[in-house]
Amino acid sequence: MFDNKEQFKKAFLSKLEMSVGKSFEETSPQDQYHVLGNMIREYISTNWIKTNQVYHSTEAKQVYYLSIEFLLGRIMGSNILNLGIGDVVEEGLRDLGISLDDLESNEPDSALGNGGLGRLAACFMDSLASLDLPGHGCGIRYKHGLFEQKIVNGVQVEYPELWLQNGQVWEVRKSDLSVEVPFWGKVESFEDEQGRLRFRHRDAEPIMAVPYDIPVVGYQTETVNTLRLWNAEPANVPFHDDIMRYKRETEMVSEFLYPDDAEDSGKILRLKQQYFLVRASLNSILNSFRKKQKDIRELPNYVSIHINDTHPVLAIPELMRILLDEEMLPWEEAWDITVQTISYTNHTTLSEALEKWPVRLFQPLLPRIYMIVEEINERFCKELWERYPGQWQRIEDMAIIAHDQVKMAHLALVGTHSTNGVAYLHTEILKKREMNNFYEIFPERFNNKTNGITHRRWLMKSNPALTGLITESIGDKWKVEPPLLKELEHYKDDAAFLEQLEKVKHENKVKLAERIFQQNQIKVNLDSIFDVQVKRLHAYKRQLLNVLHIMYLYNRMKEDPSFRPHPRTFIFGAKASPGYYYAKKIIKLINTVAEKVNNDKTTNDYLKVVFLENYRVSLAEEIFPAAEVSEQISTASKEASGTGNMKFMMNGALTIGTMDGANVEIFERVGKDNIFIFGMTSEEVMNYQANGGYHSSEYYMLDRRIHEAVNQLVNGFFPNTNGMFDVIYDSLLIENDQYFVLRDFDSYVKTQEKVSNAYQDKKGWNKSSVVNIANSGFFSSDRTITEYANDIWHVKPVNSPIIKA
Ligand code: F58
Repeated sequence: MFDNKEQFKKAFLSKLEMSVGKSFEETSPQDQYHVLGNMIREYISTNWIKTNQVYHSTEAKQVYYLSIEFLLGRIMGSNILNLGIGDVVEEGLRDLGISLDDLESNEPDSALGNGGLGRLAACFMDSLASLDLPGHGCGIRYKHGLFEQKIVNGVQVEYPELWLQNGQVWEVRKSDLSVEVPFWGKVESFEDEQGRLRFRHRDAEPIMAVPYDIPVVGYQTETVNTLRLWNAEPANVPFHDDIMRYKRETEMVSEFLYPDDAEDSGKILRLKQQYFLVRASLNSILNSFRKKQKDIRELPNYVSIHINDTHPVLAIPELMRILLDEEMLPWEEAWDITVQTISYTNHTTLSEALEKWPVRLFQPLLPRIYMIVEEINERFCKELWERYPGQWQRIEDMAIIAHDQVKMAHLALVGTHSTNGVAYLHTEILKKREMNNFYEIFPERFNNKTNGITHRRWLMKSNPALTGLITESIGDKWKVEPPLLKELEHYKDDAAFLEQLEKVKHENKVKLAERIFQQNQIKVNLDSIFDVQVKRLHAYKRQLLNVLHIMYLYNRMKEDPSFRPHPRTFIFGAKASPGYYYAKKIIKLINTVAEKVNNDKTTNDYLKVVFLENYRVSLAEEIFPAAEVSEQISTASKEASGTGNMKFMMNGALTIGTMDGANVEIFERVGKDNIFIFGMTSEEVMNYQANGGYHSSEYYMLDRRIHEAVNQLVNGFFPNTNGMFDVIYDSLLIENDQYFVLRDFDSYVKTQEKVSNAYQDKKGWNKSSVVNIANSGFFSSDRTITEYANDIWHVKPVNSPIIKA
């Protein structure tokens, strides 16, 4: 039905009529989207079934990627691209007077993730399928994904997200594969007929995990992998007094992405989600493995289980439970198999972000799992004791259970054969600092896998104009081998090419400007530099540094009419966690500054500030292609990797950034002339943290620019904001500016001046832009996934069943 335009139109019209019972003229864009979506899913299904058949029958090892988040965004466009049916669909629809872009915009984002970690999981799914690797995603089908953000009077207001409201065309419910997940109850020991000590879980309250499968289509291949999302539903339990409570509590498990865990009730729910994901996924993994009729001791040769951060770390005690209680293996053997099967990625160096669960909540909720964790802990502490006799402090620091807390990262480090960081610097920090104790014992387990992004979504799909220009110049092999983008460097002195590149950027800026006008009613200058910071709002990411710089520019322009820098449009997009008070104040501050500078006629030809509400994957796809400056300004050592930085680079923006996360590797690839680096190094930051010596008040007292801007937060400079920004002021001066915003301010301002100067030489700028694009191939997630496959999982491509198109 997608072979040619005429066939497609015929099929589309007839399906439209059959499924919605309206004449073509009466159908809505929603109807049309659903029909097209269903057609594509049907089209995929032959290869999906075949891929699954191959996976069931093959001897090849398979990998299961367990993640509490998958931030997919819209699915249709990516499927159309990967299937190679874009031209037929677009032209066919055009004949019917429908724009494919408009139709796609009817799809809600699948926003089952918070930010980088969840988006990485989505990019990995795309790469696994595109590389013909037998990779399965396992996650949770949250009824409500990440909240929708509205900005009301400059303040973030959260609304529930409703991606399932109009039905989901991509998922398939498989109730026959449901799994029971037990909570609460108690563990009883008993002796079996052979006199062995056995355990059983009694009086548990079970809930059902029902899988919904989403096909993951590879690019130009017949491989269609599966993302299995589990939905929580009441099990078939006897009707009892509290059935309403039971139903409510059960459904809550897959109701919301990451509920606020400030209260115990939230914590229990979160831990429930984690075990729910793990229990259901491992059950289904082991079912598939058992069908192969291999000895259970062979599990690590056939199955690799990857845990994305510590959220699915209960996979370790759960696999132990299966091996001990169901397969009846001795502890040592079960432990060996578990460690060899599971691998772990760490995504943060922030110690406050490492998960810990109070024993008083963990033990009653998961009694058998807790017993196993206790045993793992005891055995590990015994080993430590033998290795470090008398070193109580060290053993206490490394224990899995200490001070009535279960430390999930310690469990992950001890119970897996591989721990990886997500950028070179991050991995080094884990090895040398944060996890140095563990590195000493298990040096061979630590490795780096620098993050990547799928160039299919983030370049080919979102920036067709640039994709076209690249392909005209170097052919299209780069689409399947992104490092070939390097060939673009031959064009860095080609005046005609640079002109074309500038034109592409300009067209993308025009489109973004339209979006800005439509959302914010702000008219932006198309010749201004589009300077963008889009990411989650967090103190360490230092959106505040960006804002203070804008305030300084404004102040200086007001003071000195001869100071008029190259016009800039500062664009922000960021969601703050609903309970993160400080982050919400920063959002209010950005909007307050925007209000002030955008309405000042004496300066607003030079300075505009735009906060785009509800930053999400589909909006990101409009922003990256239009960006010229990429703000990657975290406090060095704090950003594990960043992946937005890679998306900007691939779309030709130049980075202003600290030597943090993957910025370091971008710097190494593009060279110092094609990136703007500023600020303290991670060594300097960590030295301050270890030895003290930083006094933010000195910077406040000695630097007029800082003094003025910081005072403006509290002195009535912004009308009607009495007391509103005290918390920001205090963070800088009373709490001694933990993230060194004032310390890096001068360096940032000077480097921003370099950015402005560099932009004056448009040819030189465009040349740098080419160097960035040309070197971005390394950051394709195809490279990252190939490294995981070779070094950690030991999985190989499985040839697709039918001959490649
Ligand atoms: C991010 N972590 C890192 N965590 O901050 C970023 O540097 C890195 O590039 C990215 O992972 C991918 O490796 C991140 O996104 C979360 O969103 C947590 C999810 C669970 C709740 C707390 C936040």
